[in-house]
Amino acid sequence: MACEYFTHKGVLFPCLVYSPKELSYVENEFQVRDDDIFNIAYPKSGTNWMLEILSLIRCDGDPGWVRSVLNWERAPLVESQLGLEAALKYPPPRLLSSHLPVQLFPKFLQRSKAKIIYTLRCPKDVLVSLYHFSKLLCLFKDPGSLDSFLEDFLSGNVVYSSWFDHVTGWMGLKGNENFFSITYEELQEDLRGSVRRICHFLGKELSEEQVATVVENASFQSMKGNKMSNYSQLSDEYMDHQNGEFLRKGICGDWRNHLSEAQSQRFDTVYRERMQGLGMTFPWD
Ligand code: PPS
Repeated sequence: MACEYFTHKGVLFPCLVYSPKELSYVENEFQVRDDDIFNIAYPKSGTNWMLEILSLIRCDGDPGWVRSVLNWERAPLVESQLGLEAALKYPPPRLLSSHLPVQLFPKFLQRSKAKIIYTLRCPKDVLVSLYHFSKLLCLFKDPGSLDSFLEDFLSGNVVYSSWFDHVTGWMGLKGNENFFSITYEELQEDLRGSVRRICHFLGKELSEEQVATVVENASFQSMKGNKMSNYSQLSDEYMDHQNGEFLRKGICGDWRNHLSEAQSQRFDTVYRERMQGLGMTFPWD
């Protein structure tokens, strides 16, 4: 059961914590509130980093909440069975996370003023991070060789399906007042400036001192040492803690240590084909 997948409207999900019933509910019936903040990203793109930043901003930089409440309770993954249960009980204003592609996202978003923060990451780094994570997370199938996983990733035969579809779908909202996108690379390059931009989008201005405590507590090292944020508390049923850590490397460009020249070129060919129509450039281009 643990490693079985199902396809819902063309998108791949693990059977263990997702079901077509909840996914349909989330898409068609989940009530979006004007004061909701959604933290959205394709898997391994910086979802939990952004979750930490948003949690800290919510508390004006005070680390009390991130040190005392598990991250998946602070911003539940709305499409998972337990995440949906938590989202429905969450007292507003809600902070919610999602990896859903835009076409499966709650329809009621369109009628609301809820804020969306979409984080993107260099897809070669996403591939490498997902490859390692697939060996840890018991919900995911063994990724096999990097060569075969590369083909699975490029064709969208991975959980949450195609990175290309996800990014092109969500970036279609760019320009909307309630949509803000940022890259993992921008967070790495200038976390302080990124936090200020996020605050501005949220309409929440923090002092320099408060921004500094957000930056300090959302660093890779702080998160790695915080058991509320490093997934060490996730049951062995879900994660093989002997095989590595969720906060693995936290750097840009790790793909260079893993992909051969041929694999990188193969990736670039598909990337060019799939991204040419988007008319946007990213830090990794
Ligand atoms: S998940 O499981 O899909 O929700 O994963 P996600 O949170 O999107 O991405 C996990 C990767 O983000 C890295 N990470 C960070 N990098 C830098 N700084 C901070 N604070 C940080 N927090 C998380 C995490 O290490 C994963 O990347 P890799 O490359 O595997 O290290």
